[in-house]
Amino acid sequence: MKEIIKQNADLEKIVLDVAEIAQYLWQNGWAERNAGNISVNINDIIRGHEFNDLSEFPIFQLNKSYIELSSKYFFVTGTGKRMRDIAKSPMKNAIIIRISEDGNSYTLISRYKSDTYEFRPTSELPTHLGIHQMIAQRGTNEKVIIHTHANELVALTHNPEFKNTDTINTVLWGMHPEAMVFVPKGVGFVPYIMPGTEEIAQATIIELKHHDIALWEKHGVFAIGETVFDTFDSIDIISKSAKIYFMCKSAGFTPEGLDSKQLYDLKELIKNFS
Ligand code: 2HA
Ligand code: ZN
Repeated sequence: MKEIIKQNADLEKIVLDVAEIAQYLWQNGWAERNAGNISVNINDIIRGHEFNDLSEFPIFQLNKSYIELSSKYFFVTGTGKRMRDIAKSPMKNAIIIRISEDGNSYTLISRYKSDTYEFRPTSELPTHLGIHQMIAQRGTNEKVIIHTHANELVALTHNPEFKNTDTINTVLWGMHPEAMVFVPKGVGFVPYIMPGTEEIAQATIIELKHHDIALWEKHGVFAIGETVFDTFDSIDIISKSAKIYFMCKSAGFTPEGLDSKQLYDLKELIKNFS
């Protein structure tokens, strides 16, 4: 894939951005072993001439049709791949896929055909494609999806008190002002469902229609954003809220949180900027 990337500076930048973020996920302790996955809609930056003959590359069936993603290109991390390896060698640990015209299958595109023999996209592909499809349907500009096992947010979901969207957002927005300013739609809570399934994909899509981040009970987060860095920042900011919450609890008190007037004023502030 190196040669493909060298012909397209925009694509090269996306690949390097994904590598940089993969390093942050690992450093934050959110990416044990093969935990987490990233996908980027690269359709707008693929010009077509990067790939001479797609027919040499393998095609895989999808379990359902993603018709709104017809003929679109995505850069996706691979199943079983480690974030710390993606950081070092993004081209070996992630790949380009092109959805077929009928939306029922995808072609794996890499530097050499042999690179595709062992490679499969992330086990959470149904959720990634489902979210990209939801974004295409509503016509917004999010291109990036990051799934990571953000410890502090996962820890919150072990408290039965927080197993609902309203309570969890009140706590997270209340811990510091940036949370409301930069994650204004908050997190949507997704009760535990087997990872990698169409069922969890559907539950996640429902939450991401109205929230910036879906929080999977006892597992991790799925965040969407326009750039790789914005998407990472949302998780980072909201994870800081959870950290502050636990710091206060460890110090023996329950954090007071910003009050409803303070949160209201922040909401008004954002309206003036949007
Ligand atoms: O990529 O995180 O949820 C491994 C996972 C599955
Ligand atoms: Zn996971």
